[in-house]
Amino acid sequence: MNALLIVDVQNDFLPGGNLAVPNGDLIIPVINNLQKKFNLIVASRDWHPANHGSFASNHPGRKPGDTTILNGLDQILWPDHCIQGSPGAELSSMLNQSLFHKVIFKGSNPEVDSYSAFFDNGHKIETELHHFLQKKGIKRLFIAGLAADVCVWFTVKDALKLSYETFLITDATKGVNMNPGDTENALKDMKQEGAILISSEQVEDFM
Ligand code: VGL
Ligand code: ZN
Repeated sequence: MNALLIVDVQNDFLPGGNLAVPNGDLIIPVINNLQKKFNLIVASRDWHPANHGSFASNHPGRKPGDTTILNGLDQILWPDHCIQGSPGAELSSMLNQSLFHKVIFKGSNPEVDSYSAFFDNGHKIETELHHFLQKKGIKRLFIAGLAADVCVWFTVKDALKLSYETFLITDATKGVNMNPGDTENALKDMKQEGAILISSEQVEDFM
């Protein structure tokens, strides 16, 4: 069985948002079209409390893009984003949500970031995602969304570790590129780890 996983297509990651992915909005019609090809669709949402440790604003004197150590883990500091209940945390109103079977919330613990839709960055706490997909008999996971060089990247890596046959839909993702070359590097890494990079038009060939 196949599933489509749509990562963090939330207002703060779209143009005009607090942590905007350049041209992030361009993937939304691609994703809406892709959804027609799947019987199981899951979305994730970044869902931070205002005191989240990944926000530069919670580290006096530090600015977005700086790095720090958060509970023993390397942490990039981000602008405030996806604060629980804020408009920036909403899924885009342009995204068709009527076909979603499940929405996974992540990043609620202020002490640890959670890029992957499967695990927190310390790999200590698991979301419901793997259990849900297993229950549904999913073997092949097609991944889309934002950002290619952060949450999509970590989600793809975890999917591979969990032994899903993992596809990244390259025209249905975009990177934030906090540092130049981040997206290129992430795509290269995903490929090297075993992800299959395909375009949305190739999806049926792999189902
Ligand atoms: C993300 C940075 C911080 C993402 C989430 O969804 O890619 N990026 N939090
Ligand atoms: Zn975040």
